[in-house]
Amino acid sequence: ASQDMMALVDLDDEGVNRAFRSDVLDGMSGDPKAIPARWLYDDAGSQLFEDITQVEEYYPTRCEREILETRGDEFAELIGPGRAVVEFGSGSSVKTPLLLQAIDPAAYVPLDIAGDFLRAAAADLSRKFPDLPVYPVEADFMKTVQLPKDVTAMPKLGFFPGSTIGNMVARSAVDLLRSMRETLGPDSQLLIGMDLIKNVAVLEAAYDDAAGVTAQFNLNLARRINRELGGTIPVDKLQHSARWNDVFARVEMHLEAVEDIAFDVAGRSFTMRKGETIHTENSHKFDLRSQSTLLLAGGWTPVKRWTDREECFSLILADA
Ligand code: AVI
Repeated sequence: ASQDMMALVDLDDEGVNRAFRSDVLDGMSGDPKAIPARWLYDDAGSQLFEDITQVEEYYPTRCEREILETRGDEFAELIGPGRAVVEFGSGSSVKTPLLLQAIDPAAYVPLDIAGDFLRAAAADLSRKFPDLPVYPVEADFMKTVQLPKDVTAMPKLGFFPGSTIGNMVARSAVDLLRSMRETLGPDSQLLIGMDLIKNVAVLEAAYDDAAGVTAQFNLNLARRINRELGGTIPVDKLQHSARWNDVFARVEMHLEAVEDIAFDVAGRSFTMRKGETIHTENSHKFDLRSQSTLLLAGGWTPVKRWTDREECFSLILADA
């Protein structure tokens, strides 16, 4: 669980810094070394992730968008109008308009931990859908969230695109699905994106693009440690590595030492042997059965599954 993206708590800047320091020091003291993936997303990291979604090799964004663009009629039929759409970790909300225009919802509730980002995205969406009530909620969606009073009587549709669920180990993913069910209530539905197991070369290329954008995203974590925790990590002696782990069905990102190195972080000394790595992210991939198992364990019954033409990515509609 220490490699989880989403053990988020609501923290002010000072609290964030303390939590970052303790996660990094704990993670660097372990064997193997590992730092939770949530720390990849400072401002620079969030921008680099947006850039990743544009690179050719990173198929998930493109394939998920294709499903959203082509299946509007089926969403309308199976979801119907009048629901409050609750988006978990809405971020820049770029995929949301495709869903909203298909189903004619009664309200939109974006949830995100990053308040500034959230309000900007909500304002942008209100311009596109002037008649749709939008209620942004700044919250950690790992916990049960109190939704705004105006939407409590409406049936809900949870929206969790991007296969972000794949950045969690199974136990945390199940906890999250259960707390989503708690947040959304008994008559709710969930539309969730899940990336699919496929050719290993395609998977590894998606996490190690030729232009090196993903490498920069990963290395930014070492730079962030140096910036925010007074670290002396020789970043030029680390290289990005993305490997398929077939036992856990996931792509793992690591930072690998290209020679023996020694450095300090927050006043503590660390060494890495040549070839030793810091594990920085898991991105689990699914098949039909593992998807069903995970959703059912999380309290959701799958009702419909869509894939893109190339069968790279899937969107699943499930009932509470
Ligand atoms: C946010 N998440 C779904 C991305 C993924 O594909 O696991 C994060 C990412 N890491 C490297 N590239 C993209």
